[in-house]
Amino acid sequence: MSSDSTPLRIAMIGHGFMGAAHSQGWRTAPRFFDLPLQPTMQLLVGRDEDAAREAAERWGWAQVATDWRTVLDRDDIDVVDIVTPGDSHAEIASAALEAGKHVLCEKPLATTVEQAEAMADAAARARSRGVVAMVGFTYRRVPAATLARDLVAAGRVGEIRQVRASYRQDWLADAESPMTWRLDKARAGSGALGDIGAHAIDLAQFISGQRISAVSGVLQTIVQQRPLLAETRGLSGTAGAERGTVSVDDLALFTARFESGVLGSFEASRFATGRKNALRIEVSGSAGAIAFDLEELNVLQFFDARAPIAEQGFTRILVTEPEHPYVGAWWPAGHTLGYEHGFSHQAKDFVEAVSAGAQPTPSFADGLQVQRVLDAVERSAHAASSWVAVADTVA
Ligand code: SOE
Repeated sequence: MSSDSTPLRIAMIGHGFMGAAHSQGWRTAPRFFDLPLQPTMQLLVGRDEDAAREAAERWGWAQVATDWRTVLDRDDIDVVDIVTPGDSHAEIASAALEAGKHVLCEKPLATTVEQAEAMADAAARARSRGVVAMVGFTYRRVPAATLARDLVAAGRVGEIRQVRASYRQDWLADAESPMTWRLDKARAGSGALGDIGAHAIDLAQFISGQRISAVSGVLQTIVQQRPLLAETRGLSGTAGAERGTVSVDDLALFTARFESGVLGSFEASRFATGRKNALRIEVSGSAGAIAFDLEELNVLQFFDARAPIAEQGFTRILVTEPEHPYVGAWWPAGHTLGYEHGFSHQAKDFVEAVSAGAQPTPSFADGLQVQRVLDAVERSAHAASSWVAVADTVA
């Protein structure tokens, strides 16, 4: 397939792990999907010029800059893609929207509800000028997760009775694994809760089609002190001699009440020994159930309670057919996709929305709502796990 040759020129701010994933998405989407605009990897911004140049060469960005503010006045940039730690999202996104740039911002939207509110306001103002903003909850665009949403929306599980969501990893299970920005409340906002619990919240709400209205939670920091980081490698890195204090949660557990009254349970941990990237959602309904596990991302489990009892059981749907969401653009039927494809699908949907002048989803308002859930869990945990209404969070 080919894309229209009218360029959509992107500046990506940051170049860590998510920078690599977004680069892959921008580069691949126009090669597999027939897009109305041609995403063009114009500029990579990073504070260290040598590191930025190396990343730009590796991933295919045309130019580099060291100050994101220089992007605001450039008329050869249409989109600002933010892949920096959470504490800089609000300032960059609001300034970029104000300058008339479309914005794609990594999750969670911000580190506080106040920041997220300012960002949602900036996005609403920009929208009236034809400028759009989207938050990168990428897992919505894993084909099996999109199919789960489609089946639930089509009534195939009937009335939802229970939601179960967990996101468990183990990359912090080693107590000597060093401090990174993800363990610093000032930079990340929260720990497992905001880093991966935010994905579980977004995906559970997306698949169920329902929003969380109240939560009761508990948080725990399992390892309080860690070596400071000497050199970053992937999510972690090598440990230095000095030690620092972890200021975020390692484990977040909470119960949620959805607006419909349905109850759900949520878990987020980076200490779940043996679980590598286990984002699991199960929705149980009156007529069936669906179960998704990111560690088996080409599969959706579907239980049809309307089938004859003697034939009932979870069906393992291999989500690799052209009839499945996004899949037809890739390989011949039956061939699997991976983690990186979600970023291509995100890029595709974003470009299409920009071209159509439509609001891409999840919007900054959606990102704000997730931020309110995160904040409510923290407030509940500090109030001895009492129930906290999500809507009560900051006027
Ligand atoms: C680390 O826990 C992490 O990289 C998250 O920050 C991402 O959002 C998630 O997609 C994978 O795990």
